[in-house]
Amino acid sequence: IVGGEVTTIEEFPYQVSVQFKGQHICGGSIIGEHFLLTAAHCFEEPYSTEDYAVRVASSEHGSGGHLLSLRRIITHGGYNPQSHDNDVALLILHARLNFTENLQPVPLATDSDSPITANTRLRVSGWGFQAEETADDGDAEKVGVSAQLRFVEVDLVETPQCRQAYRQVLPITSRMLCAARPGQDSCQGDSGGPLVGLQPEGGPAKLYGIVSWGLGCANPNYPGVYTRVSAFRNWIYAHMGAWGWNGL
Ligand code: 4AZ
Repeated sequence: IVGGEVTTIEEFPYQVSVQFKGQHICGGSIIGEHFLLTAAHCFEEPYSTEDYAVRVASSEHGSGGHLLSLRRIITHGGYNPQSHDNDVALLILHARLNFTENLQPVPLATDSDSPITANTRLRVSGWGFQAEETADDGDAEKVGVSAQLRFVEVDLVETPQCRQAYRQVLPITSRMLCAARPGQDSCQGDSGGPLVGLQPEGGPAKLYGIVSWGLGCANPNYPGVYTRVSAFRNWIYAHMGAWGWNGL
């Protein structure tokens, strides 16, 4: 998270750290008692599920809360590592989560009943880099993952504008959404983590995006790109249903 501030898990109780062989590699979101949502690009094939774990209910990725093993990793069949299209994965836990003040699911956003408007406050959180890594002129303090959870607020960038920004780089598909604010962005290590929206009328935070990709971090020419969660509701619910989940 670039240009943000330290926060606590109580403020983002659905945030998890996805770990590979004991190291934080990605963020993720709790969406049900056995289910987490993250990015497909966090899993490079071939991989073995036993090498992954998730830390829940902790403001630090390195300690506290609970470190839980995975029963299954389901990456989207249409995930394309070159184009970043369909960058979504569902994680099935062995254990059933006990929801507490520090551990809560986040509801998925729909496009119909909760569209993003100019008044939606979008927040992205994670333990990722606080600056884009550079050869050696980078601020050493800011390179590497953050011990403490951080967050920033960003603003929706409309798809035509985002397509224009990335026109010489990659297509922005209807399954992506873009968000930016000067000096504020998600970055390496935030991938897979939540982009949530708060409606001005109040109500719970909803999951709109999954940190996916971008050219650099907080580059004024290139917004952060997120997997558009509303485009994957059917895919998510179908796989949750296959694992015994029987509705909201
Ligand atoms: C990354 O490398 C990454 N600014 C994640 C998010 C963004 C850029 C890069 C968005 O995982």
